[in-house]
Amino acid sequence: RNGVELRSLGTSPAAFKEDLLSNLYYRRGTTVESASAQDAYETLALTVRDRLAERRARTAAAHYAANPRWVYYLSAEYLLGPQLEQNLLYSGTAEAARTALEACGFAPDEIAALDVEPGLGNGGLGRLAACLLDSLATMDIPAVGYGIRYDLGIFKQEFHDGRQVERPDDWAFQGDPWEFPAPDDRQVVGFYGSTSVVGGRTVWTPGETVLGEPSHLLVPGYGTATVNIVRLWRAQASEASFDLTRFAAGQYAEAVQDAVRAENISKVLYPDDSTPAGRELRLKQQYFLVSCSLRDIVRRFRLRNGDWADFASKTAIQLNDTHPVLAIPELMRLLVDEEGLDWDHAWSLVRRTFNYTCHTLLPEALETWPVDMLGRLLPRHLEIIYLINAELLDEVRARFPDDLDRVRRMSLIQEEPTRQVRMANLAVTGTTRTNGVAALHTQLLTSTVLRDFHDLWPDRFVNVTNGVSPRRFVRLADPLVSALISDGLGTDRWLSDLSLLSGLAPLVADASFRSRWRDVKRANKAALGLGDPAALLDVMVKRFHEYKRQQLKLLHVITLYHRILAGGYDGVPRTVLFGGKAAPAYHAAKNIIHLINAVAARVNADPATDGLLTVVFPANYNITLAERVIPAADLSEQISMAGKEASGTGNMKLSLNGALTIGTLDGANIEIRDRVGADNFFLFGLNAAEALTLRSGDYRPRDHYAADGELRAALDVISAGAFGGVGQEVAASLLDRDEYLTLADYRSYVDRQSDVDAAWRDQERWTTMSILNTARTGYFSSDRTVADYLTHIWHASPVRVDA
Ligand code: 26Q
Repeated sequence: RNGVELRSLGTSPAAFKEDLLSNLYYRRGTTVESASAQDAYETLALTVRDRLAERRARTAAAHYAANPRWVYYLSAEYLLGPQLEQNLLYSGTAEAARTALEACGFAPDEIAALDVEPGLGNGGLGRLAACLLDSLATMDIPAVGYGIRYDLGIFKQEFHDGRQVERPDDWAFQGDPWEFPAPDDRQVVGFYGSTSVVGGRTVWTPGETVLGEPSHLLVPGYGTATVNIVRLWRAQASEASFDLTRFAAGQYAEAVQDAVRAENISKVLYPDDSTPAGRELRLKQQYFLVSCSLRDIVRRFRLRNGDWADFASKTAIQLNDTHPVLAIPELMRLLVDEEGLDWDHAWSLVRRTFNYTCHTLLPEALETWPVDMLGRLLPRHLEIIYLINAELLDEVRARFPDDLDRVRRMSLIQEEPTRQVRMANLAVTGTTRTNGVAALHTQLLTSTVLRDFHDLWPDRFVNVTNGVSPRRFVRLADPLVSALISDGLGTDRWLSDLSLLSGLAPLVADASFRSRWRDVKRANKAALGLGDPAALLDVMVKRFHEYKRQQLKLLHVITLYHRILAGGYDGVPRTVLFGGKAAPAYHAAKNIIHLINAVAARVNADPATDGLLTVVFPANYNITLAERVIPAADLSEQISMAGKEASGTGNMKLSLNGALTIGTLDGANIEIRDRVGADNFFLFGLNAAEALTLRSGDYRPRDHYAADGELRAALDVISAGAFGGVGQEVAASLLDRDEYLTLADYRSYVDRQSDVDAAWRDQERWTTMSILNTARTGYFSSDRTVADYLTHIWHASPVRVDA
């Protein structure tokens, strides 16, 4: 332990209360009598945090002594979720805290409600990063997550007259009690300027510098003493950027303009996960993250090591999509220009250090940057990219002589219509492994968007199917079902070995277990408070995107409505719940949101639907809301056009919590269905190969419209403006283009929903299917995902921290 002894903080109610009061007096500077709810909340957070900080200190000492291979996760996004409930659970102080708060006269639930989630991500990719960090800590792997501490996280969604309105998310307005600032580890980041050669070495002289100041959050492991960190960088202007002369002359705005420009770098998370924003500020953000993080990684390497030759064996850096791929030329620059290594040695270290995870299949989502812009902002990096490209293209020409087209396709530089740097090509070229995030995704990656690279380097590609944290998405989200599972299995060890859930399968034969399972689901629906808890809760929660096809779900809702109006409705009572945000500039997705709200208003206001159909759309779907919706769901909608959703992770969360899936053969749906069994999954629609064939032929959505009366009726009311003018645009897009084959899959989807009704009518059968979903999806733990990364990619080992 480095000779340092720590006082162990007690976890009994008495010890907790003593520290709570001491923190209230000495750190918050107030008293029980005058404390506000916010004072109580901040004090509670500090008291919980201290218990983890102590473990953190022991973890750091153990890691330092072991000098292991570290895993560094570089991600532009982290959707960590609320910290209080997690840290109470992981520190084992939930009960003590409640007792202590009550003894001091505070209302625990009112205080817990003040915990604000750091919304530093858009959706799946950001939440995956958080789940992987959770699992890395739980599995005792020395790891650090690096990201950006955006002042404004993912926007808050409001609905005004049914339309999405975005509000800034000033998540740290009250301060963030979970954060440890580390100003001594700040870094200087350069931008612009020029390069020159001095004594045979290239020197980059930046034209502008910005400071990166880190702070970290604790990432505790569950059931272990390991506490890792996620380190987030915030841009800060250097002192010199305040212009005192101008200030003195009364030019207040001008005096701070350079400082404002610098600090804008970490001002806002780009809420765009559909198309590259293509703006310079985003490129600056990416380099800012990369530059600060690599310098920090190098600093940490040097604490324990003296020889660059050991760098790759001590360092595994995972690139979360292409957003941090500038790390490849940046590490080359550090090693060659600053450290004086020869190019080939540096390249070998770089390639052995980095690995790359791809999260998309949409060609339009593959990032590129204009050569002009990149060369202006990062002149040396562009030179290095050209040098890497020259070697790549030599290798391509040697392997495929006279295949000029292949050379053109694989080049790191796209020439037409404008010159752009292709970040995915750079990522594959500069790493040991590239992975897709579900079996189908990896297969499609290697046969479509990255096919040429797969031809050249087949061994570089591996699949690592995504997973989710059972602590966050079962234990914290659903304490009731967690208790029932532990009771059924006779242990709570499933929380760190999710394969144990298979032990629930025999319990489907136990009528009393089934009835308790049903009661829990019912109680979760009642707690959610949206719709009748007796109705089937049909849930579609995810970002809004045309490929995900919320519009298909909406056509189904309208069809059900029409059937109800026609009389003699024989469907089961349903509550349809939508949740999710659309990128602010994504017009078509915002139209779909608007239309859903208009349909919901109409359906809910019509007495004919009473007791049969309700449509709810709570605004601002985020982790906090996900933790209430997922445990209540009966049916999980995973209805993307096959071949478009890389993996999905909401599908896993819902199935693990006992929701049945209606879905296409897309992403990880395929693997979920393989495990739960075809009988316990409602499959519909075209598969990826069929969708591709249909798309590449002359697909005519109007033929489906003409052939199907119910579809025609649904589209007709939309186009006729029954739900407002927005409907016309949505309907026209479906009838004229239907890029994602919504109309082609409509009949199959609607018919399959009738099978859902039939299954629901037999509640014993439904419950059996529900339990089997939970029992058979233990594979989708992010612990298994991390184990796969360790075996196939990271080759790092656990370091145990004494409890
Ligand atoms: C790009 C350029 C400019 C601004 C923003 C972006 C941007 C931001 C976020 C591009 C992509 C994203 C996020 C993508 C994402 O969340 N992908 C999802 O990743 C999940 C985890 O692997 C998968 O389960 C989903 O299938 C995939 O859609």
